[in-house]
Amino acid sequence: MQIEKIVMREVAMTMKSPFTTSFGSVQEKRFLIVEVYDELGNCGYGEGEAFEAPWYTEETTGTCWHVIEQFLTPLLLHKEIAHPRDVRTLFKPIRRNNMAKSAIECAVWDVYAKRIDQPLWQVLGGTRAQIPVGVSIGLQPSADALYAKIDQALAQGYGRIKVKIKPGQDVSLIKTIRARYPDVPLMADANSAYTLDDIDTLQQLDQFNLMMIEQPLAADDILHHATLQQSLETPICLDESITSYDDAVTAITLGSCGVINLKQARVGGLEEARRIHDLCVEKHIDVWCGGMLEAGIGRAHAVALTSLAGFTMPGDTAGSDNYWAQDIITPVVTVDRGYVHMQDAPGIGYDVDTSLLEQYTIRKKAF
Ligand code: OSB
Ligand code: MG
Repeated sequence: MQIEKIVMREVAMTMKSPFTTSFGSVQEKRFLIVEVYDELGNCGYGEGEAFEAPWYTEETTGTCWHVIEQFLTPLLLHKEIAHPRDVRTLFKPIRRNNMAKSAIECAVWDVYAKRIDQPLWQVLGGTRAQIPVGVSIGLQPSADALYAKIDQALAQGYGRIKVKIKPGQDVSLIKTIRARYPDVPLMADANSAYTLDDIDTLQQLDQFNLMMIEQPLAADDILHHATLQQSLETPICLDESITSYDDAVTAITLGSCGVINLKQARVGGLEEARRIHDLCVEKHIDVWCGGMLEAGIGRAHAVALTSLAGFTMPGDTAGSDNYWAQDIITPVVTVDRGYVHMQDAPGIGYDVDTSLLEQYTIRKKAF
């Protein structure tokens, strides 16, 4: 397949409500969409999933634009690509910048799948036609607001609730949620808000039968997660810490986690995600697919990835309506009794609403 043309866009979309973590809130999203065209005119889409500020990882919308424009596009444009898995190797000379790489790599998978007229999830080797999903609920201004969100998610059929915690909003918060929802599959995500000095607090969470505690310590602290895991019964799930296959090997070898939250954007694309998925299956580590508050294109890629057999636990890829009044794909991603059904159409399986995409575009460059 010949890569004929690449178009990058910066897109601005407003979420229905702000999403608040231990770092702050997001509601106005500015992110990138990449279009990759082959010599036959097929078009594949990818989403640059970094945020405007570097709170989750070091990348931002601005750094992704820069790296794609200056370094990744020249590596791909007018090249002959035998298979999308080769893009990972092609991008190897560029260090990290995983979200920039993933935006293009995902677009190459989509255009390839469209070219061979197959759904992306099948090209990736996915076997499950439906995938279980849960919701991730941000920090709320009040307990009542949080209960309202949980009630709404349960009424919509979601089978797992994830809440955010931070110092001062942890043990008592989880205690009141558990008292109100004794049997709900529940987990807590700290987004790196703690240190080993908080071990007593984190140990108190053991009494609430949480499925896991996600990323309690710093992103670059795989070692101390191993120490923490030894003193906790609840499995630790690593999110920010796992940026590559090698990170996953380190974490599994050290015993730093029992679960991995996998996101194609955080690890540099679908091929690296698939390699980590296979490693988790081999090492009997639970794995599930996380989310980045994506719009439809990134969401469609995450849904396709989750069809791989090893994603045993519900993911964070909730329905489009959990985030957006109007998503940029048709149909939108919908959840039926806690499951998203795979699409039969080629590529990501969802059509991009190109006029809406154009309307949301604030900057565009074609190569
Ligand atoms: O830590 O998993 C996270 C959202 C933005 C950045 C990081 C995270 C999250 C979420 C929500 O928890 C995931 C989603 O619903 O897309
Ligand atoms: Mg997380």
